[in-house]
Amino acid sequence: MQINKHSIQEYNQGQLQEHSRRYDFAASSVKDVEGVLQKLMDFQVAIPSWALGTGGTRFGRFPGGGEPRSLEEKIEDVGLLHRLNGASGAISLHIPWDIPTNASHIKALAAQHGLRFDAMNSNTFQDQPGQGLSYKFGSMQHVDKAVRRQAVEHNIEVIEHGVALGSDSLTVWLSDGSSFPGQLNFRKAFENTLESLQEVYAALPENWKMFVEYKAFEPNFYSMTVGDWGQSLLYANKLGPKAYTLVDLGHHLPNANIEQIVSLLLMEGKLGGFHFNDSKYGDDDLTVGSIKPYQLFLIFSELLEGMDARGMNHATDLGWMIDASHNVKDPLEDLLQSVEAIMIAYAQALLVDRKALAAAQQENDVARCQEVLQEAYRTDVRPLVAEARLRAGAALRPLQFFRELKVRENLIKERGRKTVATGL
Ligand code: AFD
Ligand code: MN
Ligand code: MN
Repeated sequence: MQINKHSIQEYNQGQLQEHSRRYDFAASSVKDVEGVLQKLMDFQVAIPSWALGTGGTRFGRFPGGGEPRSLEEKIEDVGLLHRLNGASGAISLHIPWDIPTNASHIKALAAQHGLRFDAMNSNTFQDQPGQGLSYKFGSMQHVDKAVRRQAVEHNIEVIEHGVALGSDSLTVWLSDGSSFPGQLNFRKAFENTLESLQEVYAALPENWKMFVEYKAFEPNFYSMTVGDWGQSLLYANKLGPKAYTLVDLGHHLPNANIEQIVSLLLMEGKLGGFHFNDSKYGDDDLTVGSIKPYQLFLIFSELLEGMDARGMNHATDLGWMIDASHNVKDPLEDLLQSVEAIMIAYAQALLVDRKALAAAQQENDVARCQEVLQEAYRTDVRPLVAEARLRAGAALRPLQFFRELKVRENLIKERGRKTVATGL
């Protein structure tokens, strides 16, 4: 299904009066409103190919119909999102779920939709049909060198696919670890993993980055070999300047202070990528901003503070991606809500009065510090985000327009009710 620009303009026309009223009010209290709008327009969040179909839990999966059946259809879905919100201009692929059989055709198709290829993801947490050796007891940490080699070779293949598509980064998330005390020698597992990662690192093209993603638990429940930001940073530091830590919001133990983690990683120049989602308990992969929107804002506030301190470009110097799974909502609707939540938190963080905050911190004026942060957080920035979309030629209210157009019904007509996208 394609949405043409004209129908978006027509839709926006009908919304314009109400929008202008809300926008004028919101803009009147923002210092550099044009600067803020430009930053919002530049900011793009990558969509993972595996979030376009219905996820599931280990208890079951309830597909909603019209899921993308091929890599081409996944690109089309992200193209639809990008058309609607102007802020989803990249797709992140997972190999072997998304092997591009004809890379130049796939690259051209993505370009038609205004999309680029974000980080490539490898998969050594599942065994694939026909695979020689099993990852049941880990991949890069494995006691058997031959298994480690297989995992390294897979990652090198992923890099090659990425090069053909014009991507410039590799995300390595390992499920390696142990489920029972005594199962692993922690140090040997670390050393094996480091050695394997070094072999992959050596195969990185000059301009590529490697992101080492950590996760506290699951599928292993006693130890994870890349279990927290400390371990990830150890690997990244030992690997070299092209290696970075990747923070996934859902990959922490309960109540972890993620805003402090990103601040310190930025200070070290070692934060490379970011996966957005939300959670109540653990790696719940819920819609961004659905459970803890204030935490999302605080994280964004530290991200901007840390990036500005290093003169980094918000839009391009970190890999921004959603990493979520949709069990009960329409995946596309969920992704529209997620991107909206990210843009709102970003806009609020842009409004934080940094000078006032620094001054209050210097004076130990704790109450004032809170006031400054919450002044920004409690500002309704939705009209600013909508204005950025309007200027980008996207829809003022993407989700509402998605429903008006009956996008899902159309996709079901085109693709059928019983389609299942590749992924978990
Ligand atoms: C994992 C990680 C990761 C990985 C994905 C697999 O967050 O980024 O690639 O799920 O679908 O939990
Ligand atoms: Mn992730
Ligand atoms: Mn996860």
